[in-house]
Amino acid sequence: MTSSNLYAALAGAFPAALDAVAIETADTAQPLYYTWRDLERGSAMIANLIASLELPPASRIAVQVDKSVEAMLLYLAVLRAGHVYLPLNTAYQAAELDYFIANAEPAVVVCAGRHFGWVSQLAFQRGVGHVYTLDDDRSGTLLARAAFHPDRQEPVRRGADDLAAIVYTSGTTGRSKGAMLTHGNLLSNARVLQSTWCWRSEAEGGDRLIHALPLFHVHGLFVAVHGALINGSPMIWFNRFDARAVVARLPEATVFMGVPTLYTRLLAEPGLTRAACASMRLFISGSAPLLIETFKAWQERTGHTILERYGMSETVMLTSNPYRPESARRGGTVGLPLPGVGVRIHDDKGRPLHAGEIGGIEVKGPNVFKGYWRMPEKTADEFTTDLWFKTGDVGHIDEQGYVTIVGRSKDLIISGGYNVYPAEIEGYANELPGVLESAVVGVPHPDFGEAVVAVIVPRPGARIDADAVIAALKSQIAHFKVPKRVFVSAELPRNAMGKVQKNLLRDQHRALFA
Ligand code: MLC
Ligand code: AMP
Repeated sequence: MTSSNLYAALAGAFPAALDAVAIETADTAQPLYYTWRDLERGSAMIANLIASLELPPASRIAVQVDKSVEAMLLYLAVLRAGHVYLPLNTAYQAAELDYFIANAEPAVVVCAGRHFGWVSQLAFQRGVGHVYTLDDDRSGTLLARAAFHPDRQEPVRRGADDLAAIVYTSGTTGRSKGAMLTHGNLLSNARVLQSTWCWRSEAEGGDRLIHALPLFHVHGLFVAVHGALINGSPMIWFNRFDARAVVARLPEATVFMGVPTLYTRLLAEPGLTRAACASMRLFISGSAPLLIETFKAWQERTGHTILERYGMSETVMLTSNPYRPESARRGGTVGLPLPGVGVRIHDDKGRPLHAGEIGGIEVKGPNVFKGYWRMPEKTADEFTTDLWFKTGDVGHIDEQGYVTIVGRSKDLIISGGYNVYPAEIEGYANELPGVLESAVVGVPHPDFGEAVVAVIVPRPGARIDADAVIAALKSQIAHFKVPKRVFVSAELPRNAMGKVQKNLLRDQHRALFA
């Protein structure tokens, strides 16, 4: 078949022995074993259920469910059926979900059973035709309905340029933007990573991935799932990250992927030893800066050098430290551009900079997204006239081609691998009774890398209680976005132009969690 359907390419790599175990769950009540045939048939049944709805091509299927192997099958089913997968963080609450549903206009929403009441109400009000439930114990209406459908399905023919997924990333100002990723974007990246990270064939002893990241972001969904599937490699599957439990399974694995918080939590486990890592081939970190202390501590404790790579929702993976030799992996850098990916540094006037000079990181390649869903102006703003994507990250490239990220021009906080945009949190805080204005900044945090902190200025005569602000925000937005600390202040520091000097606030609170 000449179809560019990403699913067909992934399934084409499944081993010939379809009855071999593809996924073993590590933290379900009983271990569950899924064979390659189970993945094939389970995703076919869900794909046939979706097909029976007779949706227009490229309908969006929005999914906000707890992690489970069935949630991954749902993703594969959406690819097979030729529709567009829209993953949503389980922490999002009604106001956040309402925005995504209004903006993406999904034809189907799948949610956790415990959220069906409010999610279905919101979805039906927005004209969504179908709402199913899916829980992490293999229950819910999605699987109950899919059980009536055949377990054979021919993946719908898709071109490389057809949409496979929309991943929402928060906006610097205003609301989130949906990054449109195509079958071609995802497949080209999966193939490049397979060869760059030297995934081993069965003949070379094979690989086994510990999958312990959430399924609703690029790292867990695309880099990790595609990585294992396109190599026909089995996974040890965690629905939730638990450092001790992961350490216990390392002796059976060869590859692990994590955000830096996962590495610092693993380092806190006495069981993390060289012996525990004896079968491991590769530890990969990304989604947020890996501190050099973590990089070195990992080397000392395990004898392994973490391979750091860099990517974004809009581009999937962009750069990676070399696989070989291990000594070429440089801590504090995100490595070299992946084959086929262009990375350049320009100043704010669009002029190219020399090796070592710091400027905006711009990228180009088959992995770069198609644009923001229904936001042509925002899309145009983020590309240069010669069509390079402006990442919003600031860095430099050295003579050998290694890219180092030194900061961000976008006002973004990355907390434990989750992105938080200060403007969004300030918007909610400013709506609270008695609040005149607010400023949200990120400060160093030993567990999350950065933590969200807010400074609130009360209206004249109003009394603001910091804990009440936190409680009020927790009732409205995903808890990971809620400031870990709130300070009440008579005013915000401003420069002569009247702009809030967030750098002063960051400096003031730098040692808060030290
Ligand atoms: C959880 N909490 C967080 C948080 N995660 N707070 C700040 N930042 C975070 N990242 C809060 C919860 O809201 C809750 O607060 C409390 O901590 C306990 O919640 P939990 O669910 O029990 O937390 P835990 O399981 O410990 O989760 C921590 C974590 C998780 C590190 C395992 O955050 C995680 O899986 N992060 C990975 C994110 C990721 O995959 N990013 C990839 C993005 S893709 P309360 O108030 O309710 O008690 C990308 C592109 C690329 O960036 O390059 O890869
Ligand atoms: P997201 O929008 O969730 O895809 O987040 C993408 C952002 O995460 C990038 O623009 C970077 O700012 C950041 N990021 C990803 N990987 C790394 C890394 N290895 N080091 C530093 N920042 C990273």
